[in-house]
Amino acid sequence: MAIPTPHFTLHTHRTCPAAFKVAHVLSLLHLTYNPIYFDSENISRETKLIWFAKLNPNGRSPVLIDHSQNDHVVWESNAILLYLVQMYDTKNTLWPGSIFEQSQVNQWLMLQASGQGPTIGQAFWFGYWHQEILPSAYKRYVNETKRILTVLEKWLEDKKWLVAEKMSIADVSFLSWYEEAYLVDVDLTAEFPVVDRWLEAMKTIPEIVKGSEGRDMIKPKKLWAREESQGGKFS
Ligand SMILES: N[C@@H](CCC(=O)N[C@@H](CS)C(=O)NCC(=O)O)C(=O)O
Repeated sequence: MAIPTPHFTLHTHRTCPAAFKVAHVLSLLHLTYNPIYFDSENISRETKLIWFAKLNPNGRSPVLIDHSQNDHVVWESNAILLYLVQMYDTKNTLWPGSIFEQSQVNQWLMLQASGQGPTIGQAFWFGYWHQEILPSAYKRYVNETKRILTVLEKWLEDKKWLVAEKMSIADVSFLSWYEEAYLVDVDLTAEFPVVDRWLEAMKTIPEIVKGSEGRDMIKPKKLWAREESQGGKFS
């Protein structure tokens, strides 16, 4: 069957780490895609959410549409990574052939989706967006972020990659969120040098660099810094 070009549509935000891991894997597998960025659209958040829920009942970015498979829609970034490797990674470049190694990739994907992403996401929320200033909640999620980083730091001490001495979607799934670690006061180079080395090895791969195109890295002011500049009144 002829493969349409671009092969996929990726619905995303320019600031969404969960979507850039999908872009990384598409790029690593040399699959073509058209990114559609919400933040360039001139519509309200409410309108956007209603429209987006038609694609993803959970209303979140990213969503991938496979035009060669009757516009098959997949959401949840790690489910998208699994779809891509199971469907298109026929040479097992990012997905091992052994079911035992696949189970190891899956366990890291689950830790990423249930631990790493949500924890950094919550730290970010309590640092930048919550309606009250709650430093204890911020600290709780920063500490949990560091706990998971400590797990990875130990695991990778004598290994280059998470599973079977080869880069897989498990490794790639952690990269884009850790590229934002600076937002939650984690200095990877100083505090987690092993993790830092692992991430740097991925960041220099040309396909990863290409997959990061279009990304906006933001650095807003923390809630408490904004309060200070408003003379102590944060609303
Ligand atoms: N577990 C989800 C997380 C998705 C998620 O939280 N996406 C964020 C952006 S990275 C989002 O869409 N937030 C809602 C919004 O910005 O409207 C995944 O990995 O796909």
